[in-house]
Amino acid sequence: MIKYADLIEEHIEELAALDAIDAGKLFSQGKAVDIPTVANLIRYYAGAADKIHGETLKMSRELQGYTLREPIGVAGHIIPWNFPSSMFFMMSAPALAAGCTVIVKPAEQTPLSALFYADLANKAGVPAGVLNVITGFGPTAGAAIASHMDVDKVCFTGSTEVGRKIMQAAATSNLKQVSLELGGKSPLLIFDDADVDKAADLALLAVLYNKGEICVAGSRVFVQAGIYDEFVKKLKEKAKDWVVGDPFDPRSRLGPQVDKQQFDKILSYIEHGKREGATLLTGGKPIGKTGYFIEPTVFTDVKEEMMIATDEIFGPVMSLMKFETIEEAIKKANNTKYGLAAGIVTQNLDVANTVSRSIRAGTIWINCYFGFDQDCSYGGYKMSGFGRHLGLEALHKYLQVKSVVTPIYNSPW
Ligand code: TXE
Repeated sequence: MIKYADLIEEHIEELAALDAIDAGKLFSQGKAVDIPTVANLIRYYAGAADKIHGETLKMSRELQGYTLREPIGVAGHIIPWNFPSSMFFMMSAPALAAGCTVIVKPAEQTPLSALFYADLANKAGVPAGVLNVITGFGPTAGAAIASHMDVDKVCFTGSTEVGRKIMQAAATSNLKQVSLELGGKSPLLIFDDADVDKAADLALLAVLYNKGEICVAGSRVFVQAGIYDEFVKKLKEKAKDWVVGDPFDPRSRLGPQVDKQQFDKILSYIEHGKREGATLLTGGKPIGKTGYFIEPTVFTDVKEEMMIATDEIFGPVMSLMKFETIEEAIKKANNTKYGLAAGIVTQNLDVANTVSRSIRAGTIWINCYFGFDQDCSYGGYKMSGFGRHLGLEALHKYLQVKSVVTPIYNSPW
């Protein structure tokens, strides 16, 4: 695995370029963040591979008991297009470290880096058949993995709708274990004591990073009444700094949306927002005639029941809302079927502690956003799914416990 990580690092430029071509992701970000992070993630799990052990048990009778942690078997990974490299290894690195064999089905929009990773696995000496990549469409190749009798676990990241299908297929085939990481509509709560300038930067980052195509995007922003007007002013000014353009141009901060389907979906939500009576503070239009570029978009006067406040748009669209009290902020933040992440901006420790324990979401970022780390697991509450990526939690997803019991005094059991 360490050799594999080294080889990936030797090919950072090619891999970042493949993800830029396939998904419209920024080449500079791929080179500086996605691909190096992937190499380090493989090393992290490689380091965990020889520290997998069971426990000696304190049995209540004259028995000796211990547990073994064994690989779950064949793991099927159905991955999305928004982070083709990160998703590949957030699933495959812990699976390999646990001793599983893996079948990856990349999204149909983004197969190129996955094929490159398969080739590098061969070069690194990963035995044939251990890490397999099958390209194809969801209803055929993906469904075959979910319903296969010899696949022991399926790990899926994608839409809630397909997540349901995966669970159904697992239930009606061999009851394989399932973990799902699905959509989100994560809240970012900004309290009166925040530095407004920094908070506006953070709010834009939270929704515009990777052109909003990120499951944990902070797409619902709640701002306390005392700083609301100033915040809106800053947001409008700062949105201009988010240059949309060619993902290979170092000046671009957002590339194009992944495909026409995603582009049309986002624009139709923008139209809905306008029709439902939200105010378009900035953006709202496609850019140019070729490519799927969309202006960074901010809606104010958003009501909780509007579609732009309830549905995952998966694009550069922020829904801004106002609140007065901490109780109101918590209630509004939790008013969603999803529960992937949340952000809190405040200097008040009591507020930070109270809110972080009251929000039903798998990750809470205080005075930051996207505070990802290889050692820090993340995943969903509620309809954002279950099972965790990253950290040792993800390793344990690929292990199962076997109990071994033997009499101590050769007693006649
Ligand atoms: O997802 P799909 P789509 C959300 C986001 C986006 C929406 C639709 O809101 O706008 O989903 O995106 C495979 N059996 N997310 O249509 O279809 C498919 O081939 C087995 C959030 O692209 O769920 C691909 O590999 N597999 C998300 C993967 O599922 C099937 C990331 C995801 O595609 C299948 C992506 C089937 N019947 C989209 N049908 C996140 N949580 O980060 C499709 N697939």
